[in-house]
Amino acid sequence: LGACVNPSPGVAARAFLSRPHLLFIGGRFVASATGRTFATVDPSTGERLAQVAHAGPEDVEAAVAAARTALEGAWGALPAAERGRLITRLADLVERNAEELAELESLDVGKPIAKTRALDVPAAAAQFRYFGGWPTKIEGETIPVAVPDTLCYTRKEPVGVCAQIVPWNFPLLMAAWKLGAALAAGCTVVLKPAEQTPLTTLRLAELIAEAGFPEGTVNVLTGDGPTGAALVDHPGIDKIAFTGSTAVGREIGAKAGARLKRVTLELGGKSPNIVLPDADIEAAISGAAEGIFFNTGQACNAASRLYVHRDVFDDVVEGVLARARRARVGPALDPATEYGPLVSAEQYRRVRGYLLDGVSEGAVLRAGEVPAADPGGGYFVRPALFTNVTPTMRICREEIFGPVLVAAPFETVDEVVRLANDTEYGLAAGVWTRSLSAAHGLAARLKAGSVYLNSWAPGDPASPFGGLKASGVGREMGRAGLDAYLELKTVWTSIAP
Ligand code: TXE
Repeated sequence: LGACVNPSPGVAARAFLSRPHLLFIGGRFVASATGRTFATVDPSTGERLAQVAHAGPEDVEAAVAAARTALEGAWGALPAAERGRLITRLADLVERNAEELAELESLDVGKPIAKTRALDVPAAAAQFRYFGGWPTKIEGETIPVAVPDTLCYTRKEPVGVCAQIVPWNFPLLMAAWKLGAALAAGCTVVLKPAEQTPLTTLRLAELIAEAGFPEGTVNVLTGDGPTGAALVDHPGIDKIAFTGSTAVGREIGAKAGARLKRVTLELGGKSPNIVLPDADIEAAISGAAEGIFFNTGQACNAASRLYVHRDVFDDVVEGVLARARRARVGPALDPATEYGPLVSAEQYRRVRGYLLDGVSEGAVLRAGEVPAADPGGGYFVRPALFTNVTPTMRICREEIFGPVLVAAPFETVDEVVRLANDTEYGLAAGVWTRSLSAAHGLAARLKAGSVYLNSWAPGDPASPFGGLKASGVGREMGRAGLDAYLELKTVWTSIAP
């Protein structure tokens, strides 16, 4: 696509961009202790959007201390109903500022404005609205113990001060997933957005201040990997919640294990999407294409491996090819854009590397192309489809995190179960069929945290999400997501007369 012009955002987003972008610590917006900043870039053009404060160890120290003070002070003392009211007010504020948030997210991530308006921002508000209902329903139990004259009951208490480290593919939504559950549980938070995409999290920090949360309840540190690592290493952190690469997830898991910190990890995937011969073929084609090309392939649960029964393989592949070829790839703020650029020059190089690799390993590139070495403006990669792949190829095994689909035929259900489960990951899997027994039979046999039957990746704040194997530890959203921020305490009381 080459260099392109991204349409201008509205007045509110422009006003935000022209303000300083500072750290949010103890309820105040402050420069980093060192005064260091970094640039965030518009991936549609490669141009600088804003300069943002870079948090170092001193800022981590201050933010963790502020979160501790809030936990032991004003936030910790709030009645549950009041906690719920504040979270709900935050949902209202996200909705009231939806257009500005959608534009900022589109600018910073390169997501099509049609999607940020329809999906990212409403889904973030829905998270806060859902979790706003939880605080008054967090109940312990009385336990019918055999010990005479004894009352035994459980209390659910907040884990404490949480470090939340968020990636760049759904910055606002991932912040909402993590914050909603932590705040509902009564925890306090130091949140670190990804260095590529800090803007909507900083706008959210302003809305958190406006909602009236006690100072220090939520702190936002913008910065890079070392900022995240300093947070993970801090002894004042009780729990770490991370979404990002499997490599960093392993490192954080190891550190958490050594220090016995609570940890949840939401990591990569290489999710299989299976089409049986009796499927609704048009629906399967749409699901296969949108499953991988949505968000330009930058989704942890992208449907990146397509397995199609040999009888319908050519039909399904032709259908996906047609969609890939007519996909409208363009700048994020153009309302006609279906698929935006990749988030960064680094991601562009990574995805380009996989495309080169696929071709050199002998796979056939049926749609898309290997983009130029120099993106020359925006980081655009067209939807791509490889056939003639073998299971050992890197493009079949590794998470590409770009709009690159590999498609292979199969003959029997046992064969496709083996192929689908032959991965270190276990985040999601899909099945397209009209047979109830085939669908639910496969749902039980596929090793994945979520299985989508005749759909790909619907979601809801009430339904848990997370991975098996190298895709992670723990669940987010729903009751399971809330429980990840709660400790269970058992209280024994003698009631002997
Ligand atoms: O991720 P990182 P990157 C995958 C995807 C992508 C690859 C690399 O395959 O191509 O990861 O992306 C912070 N301690 N996913 O390099 O580095 C970092 O600042 C603590 C899948 O961007 O994991 C950012 O906030 N924190 C994924 C966050 O971790 C550290 C989404 C993610 O960055 C850190 C993103 C450290 N040592 C990438 N190093 C998904 N599951 O959806 C970095 N960070």
